[in-house]
Amino acid sequence: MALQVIAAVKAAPGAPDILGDCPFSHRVLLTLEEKKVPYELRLINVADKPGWFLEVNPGGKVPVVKFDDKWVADSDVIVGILEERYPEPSFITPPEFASVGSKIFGAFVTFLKSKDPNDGSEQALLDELKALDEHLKAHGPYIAGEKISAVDFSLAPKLFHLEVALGHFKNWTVPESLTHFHNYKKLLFSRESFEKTKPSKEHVIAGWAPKVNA
Ligand SMILES: N[C@@H](CCC(=O)N[C@@H](CS)C(=O)NCC(=O)O)C(=O)O
Repeated sequence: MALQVIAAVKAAPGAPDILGDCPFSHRVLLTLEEKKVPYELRLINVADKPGWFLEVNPGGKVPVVKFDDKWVADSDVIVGILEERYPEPSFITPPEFASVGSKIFGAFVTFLKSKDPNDGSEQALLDELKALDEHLKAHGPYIAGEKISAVDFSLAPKLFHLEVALGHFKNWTVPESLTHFHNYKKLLFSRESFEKTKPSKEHVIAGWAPKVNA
């Protein structure tokens, strides 16, 4: 009997029947799609979490994935299990590249929420993006070279949030001079798996709005 995989991921804010805007959920869906693992999708309204979801996942965060009879939380753990159970195609990132770009999401969120233009948060994000651009120049087109890997599937949804949210709330775009970054982003966003699993821009904006306006 085929193993049954169920992926419970975030529904869109205010639209419980539409795939939502969680970058960690998106990362898991990208990995499932790229590995061609059949799965059942369950959308979780995080503003009103269903009882069954809290029962199997008391931490209450999405994504959670059911492998056989066991629900597993945390995208890092889930992706690790997917790699073990479905080793082909392999998306293991060589350890020396595994943390490339890992500070971008935090820097993006700090800048997005910042109300003080002189607090250095824009420059901090630019520094991280420049470091990624330089890495890609030396090693690209993907973070680990010619082959796409887990670190790219982790970063792609975060870069989508960065582009959509900073464009909307701050009228800010990544400088065109970061050509390797832009090429990388285009490669990621044009993948079939990404097209199939990405949230709508309006839902990304709706998801960030309460945090930006807090
Ligand atoms: N470290 C976790 C983070 C998951 C996470 O933060 N999920 C958010 C949505 S993107 C969530 O479930 N928020 C709802 C809540 O905390 O109630 C992972 O990688 O899976």
